[in-house]
Amino acid sequence: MRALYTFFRSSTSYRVRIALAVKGLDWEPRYVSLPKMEHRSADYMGVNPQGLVPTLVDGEHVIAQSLTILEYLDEIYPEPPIVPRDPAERAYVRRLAQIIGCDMHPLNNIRVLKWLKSRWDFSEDDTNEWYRHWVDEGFRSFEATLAFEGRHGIYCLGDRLSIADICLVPQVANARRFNCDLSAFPMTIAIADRIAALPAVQAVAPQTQADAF
Ligand SMILES: N[C@@H](CCC(=O)N[C@@H](CS)C(=O)NCC(=O)O)C(=O)O
Repeated sequence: MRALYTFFRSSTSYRVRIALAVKGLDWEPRYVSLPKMEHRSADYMGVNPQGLVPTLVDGEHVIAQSLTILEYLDEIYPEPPIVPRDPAERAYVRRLAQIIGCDMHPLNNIRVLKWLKSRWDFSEDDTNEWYRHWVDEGFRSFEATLAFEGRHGIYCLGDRLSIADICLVPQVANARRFNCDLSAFPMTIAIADRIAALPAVQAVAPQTQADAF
């Protein structure tokens, strides 16, 4: 049995849904509503004591942290690979994935935005400005790294889909939801749009999920 605790608009859940789709793995959805705070319910905290989505259940294994889940899936289900076997290529795609996973996403997570509003009296406009600032900063780094390394092709690493691409698509989707100006990142956005158009990726996009509203 394979199940994913997921929320349709959660970009980290979307990363895992893409990896499962690309690898052709079936899974059962376990919907966790973030607006309803179900991620902090006793039931869900019993599955993942950090109280964040996603969590993957793969047989007897319960795994959290999306980047860890992506690597786990690649180790257990190696085809098609999403983590290159070559150490330098692996370092490159991890580097890009971590720009998103470590340097962008945590700053704009729901609980951070809520804290800015409740503790620091951020208005809606302040919060949007904060969000857009960190998207801009992050995608500037992403775009510059693509250019600096010169390893990209149709995807971040030539024509091989990797964890870098898998992290990129949901982050771009979220940035668009917040009306961020992405015009300064043409390579990054072209890659993201190419991946988002893949049928396997479209099949797990937020709006296709049964918990979407
Ligand atoms: N580093 C974690 C982050 C997980 C995470 O923050 N998930 C978000 C949804 S994208 C969440 O559960 N947010 C709930 C909250 O902020 O209260 C991962 O990559 O899995």
